[in-house]
Amino acid sequence: MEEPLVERFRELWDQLAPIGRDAASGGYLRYAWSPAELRLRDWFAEQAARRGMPVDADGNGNLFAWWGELDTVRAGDGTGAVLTGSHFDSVPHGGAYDGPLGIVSGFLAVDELRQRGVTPARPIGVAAFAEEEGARFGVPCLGSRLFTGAIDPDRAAALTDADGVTFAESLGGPPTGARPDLLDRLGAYVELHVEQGRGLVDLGAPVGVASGIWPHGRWRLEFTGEANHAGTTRMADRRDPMLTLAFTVLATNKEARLRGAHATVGRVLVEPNATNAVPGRARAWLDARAADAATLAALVEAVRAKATDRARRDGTTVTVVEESATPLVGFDEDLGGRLAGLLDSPVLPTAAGHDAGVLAGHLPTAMLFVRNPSGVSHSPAETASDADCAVGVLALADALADLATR
Ligand code: HGY
Ligand code: MN
Ligand code: MN
Repeated sequence: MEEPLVERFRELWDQLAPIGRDAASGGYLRYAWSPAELRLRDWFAEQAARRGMPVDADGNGNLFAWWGELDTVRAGDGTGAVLTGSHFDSVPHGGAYDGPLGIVSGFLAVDELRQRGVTPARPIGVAAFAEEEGARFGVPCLGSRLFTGAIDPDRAAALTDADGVTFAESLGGPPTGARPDLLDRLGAYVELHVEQGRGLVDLGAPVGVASGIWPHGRWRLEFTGEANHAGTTRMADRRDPMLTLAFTVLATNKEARLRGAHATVGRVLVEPNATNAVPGRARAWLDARAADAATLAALVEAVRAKATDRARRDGTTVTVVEESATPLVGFDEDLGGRLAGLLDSPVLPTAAGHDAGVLAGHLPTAMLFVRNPSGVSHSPAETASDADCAVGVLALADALADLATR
């Protein structure tokens, strides 16, 4: 007698829970190719082997476990494989569910289909995409961008982490880049993800279907002034980049609010970062998102203008460099509509980026969200109930069955 799904979910979940968890914060430190993420990759291989699913690596750090032979699919002939999955990596001290829930649910959905006696007409795959958060190398969805050709592999190879280690060194060699030989054999991608907000809580629904992703991006703000002594330098003689940075952070918040957009400066590096030194340089990263591209562009321009104007007053300089950009993503309406009907689930947008947002430009793509009672994400407070996660697995199984038996 099969044990109940909620118990099988908890069993897998308990295997992952201790991996990369910081005892002090309760959050996760699962950076790409960190010891924790390597253990998660080993776990992925074990789960695939246990299910007789061979694992392909695409040369960009992404893993694909297959139920069925991908070679049986002729590229572009409409019988494409059905892929699900998500990512293992986390933001610093991130939550347990952001990413791994989609991978655990993928394997459990395969189990569910096998229990139902479903015989897929096409291969079903579970993916683990690399560096989705961009927490180590600075570009989010790096693995899926490489896989789809959305980023130049040479640029990706040269990206460095805080210790100067390049992406290529961590990968063990230069990334392959676009894999049309695999991508063209995919017929649909459905990613299950914990909701990063309160939409489903307010709707009283355990699972929802995503309509799309707000356009968003990351900009590096470089503030340069003059390093000097904190005690002997007269205030009038200072060229303090922290002043310009502080003003820019306040202006960012105001300009976002004025436009109904979202903007954050959550990461700052100050040099020399000494208590008794006026800084010479400060770098900060702007994360900006809006419901449409024009609003996003206007917001970033307003921040740039305010920062530049203030720099003039402070005797400092500022540069604003785009590091990554994701255009508005509208998920496949037919697929999304069909899944919402099949699952009797609400449809809702998100301002969170996902690998599904990258794949959506190449094949019919959908996302399923699982209710997050706290509504909080990118924080140890992120949560989901086992019961809702089990409902998510059943919903994903229904979606995969619908796609793989059509
Ligand atoms: O940043 C994001 O929107 C996603 O959680 N990586
Ligand atoms: Mn995330
Ligand atoms: Mn995520």
